[in-house]
Amino acid sequence: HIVIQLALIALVAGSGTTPHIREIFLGRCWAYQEVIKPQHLHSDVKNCELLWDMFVTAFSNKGPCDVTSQEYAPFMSQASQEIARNKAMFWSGTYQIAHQFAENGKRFVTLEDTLIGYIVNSVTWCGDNAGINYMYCPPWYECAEAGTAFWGSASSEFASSARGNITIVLDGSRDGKPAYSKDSYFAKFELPALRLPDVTRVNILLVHDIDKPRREMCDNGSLLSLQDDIAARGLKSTCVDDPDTVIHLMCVDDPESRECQLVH
Ligand code: AVW
Repeated sequence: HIVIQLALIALVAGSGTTPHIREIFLGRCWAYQEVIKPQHLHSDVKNCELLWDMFVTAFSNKGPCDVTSQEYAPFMSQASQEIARNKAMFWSGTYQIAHQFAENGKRFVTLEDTLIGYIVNSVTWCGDNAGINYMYCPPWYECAEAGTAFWGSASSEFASSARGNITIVLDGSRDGKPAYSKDSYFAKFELPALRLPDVTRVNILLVHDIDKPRREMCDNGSLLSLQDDIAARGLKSTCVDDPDTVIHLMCVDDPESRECQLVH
């Protein structure tokens, strides 16, 4: 009965550890270093087998919610890289446009362009008493600390590697959440981990969805508390509403919209 119940839960939720996770991890890890070789990231060559051992040791053979960020610390420090000056890009509520703009690390470097983010992007994993659970992993909000153990550490590690000016892309049309939310990864793990005086300025790009209401602008709402929090950390900031560069990119998919009509 328990087996059938678990199978049903897995079917409904559809979310055990991603099958072939070891092969995906190792394949991505070697491909990143030997084929992709992103230009704005630097480190010595990492042994992917060693990284896999450190990663799997952190979460396997224990309950899915029994993992803390400390257990991922050896993996994070072993996999960490240097990010070229002025290239680090953060995002909140803007996954798609930020990654389009970053262009796989060519224009900017997001967490998902670093070795750590690249290896496990869109992969699910969790442990159980027998090792790895391929049937069912609870959603992140059902585990208190374990829910953010990996991506929280990865975000802090990423932010602590940023140098020079950093860029954050936010959504001023976000429904149900402010553009800058105090419980975002950016607010909780990234802003506090920026290293001063190596980081000098935060450039905020506030993007509004085409054809959606402009709920917040650089000079109101949560953008003011972001600029306060940045100043309180001893950093300068700039904020631009709908920079042309980003709008032009969005207009590729929406050329007929009002925002995309060029004035000659
Ligand atoms: P987001 P964030 N545990 O777009 O600043 C696991 O709001 O938060 O931006 N997943 C979660 C949690 C949680 N506690 N909260 C939200 N999510 C999911 C790393 C949510 O469903 C990068 F470097 C959404 O798909 C960015 O600068 C995703 O996490 C920054 O942190 C992102 O939430 C993005 O995180």
